[in-house]
Amino acid sequence: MITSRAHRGLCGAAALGLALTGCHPAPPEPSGPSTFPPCTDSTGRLIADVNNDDRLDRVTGTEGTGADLAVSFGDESGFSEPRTPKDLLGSSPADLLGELPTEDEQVVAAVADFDGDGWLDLVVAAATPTDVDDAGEDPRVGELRLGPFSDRGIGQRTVQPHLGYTYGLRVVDLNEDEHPDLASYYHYGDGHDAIAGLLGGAENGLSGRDGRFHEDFTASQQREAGGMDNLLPPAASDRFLPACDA
Ligand SMILES: [Ca+2]
Ligand SMILES: [Ca+2]
Repeated sequence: MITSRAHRGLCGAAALGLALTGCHPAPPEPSGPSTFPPCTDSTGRLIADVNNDDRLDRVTGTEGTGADLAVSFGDESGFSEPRTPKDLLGSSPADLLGELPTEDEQVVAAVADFDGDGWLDLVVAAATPTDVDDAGEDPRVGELRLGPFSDRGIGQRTVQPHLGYTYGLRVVDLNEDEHPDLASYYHYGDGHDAIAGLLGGAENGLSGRDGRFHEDFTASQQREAGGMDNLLPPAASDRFLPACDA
């Protein structure tokens, strides 16, 4: 497992003149909760300072399966161009170790304050679609980057939750407590896909897969349902944040 410390070490090597690309700093470490606590506006966007620069940012596309998520960072002229999951994937430690993306790799992301420190966190996963029965347990990248995080998706600390070989991520409410939870739609093998449920509020932000929320689907069940969009539990980002105009 590559920790954020290892990542910083590689970036430190780059700073010493070694030819490594893709090293970007994390936002400044906060001394407490954000002065702009996250909220949801009337159109369902998340409004928060996600990168700790004292400017409000906005997160859209939280209702889908993670492919349409976008973060617009506040700047002098208003908001920057929305950053996509691929932008937020940035350069992962996996890249630095030579595990490069394929052309048809899919990148998905989800944003919520999973560890409850008042800063939004980023989950990002990158996997190449496969029909192989035994695709392996993990996608090329499957990381929780604890906020505040930068426009390259660099967080304060990176942990590797057990997402499975995932193609879809959604913030959901699995156990009706105050913490947002995560559903990962992943390739299970043998013609099946499955949903893993991970609970927010755990020591590292997200729990391991919780067997109570595991479901798997045959190919025909997936077709009948019309795909993962309809099989994932309903999106619940707004359930964990106050309304911005309240
Ligand atoms: Ca900001
Ligand atoms: Ca957080």
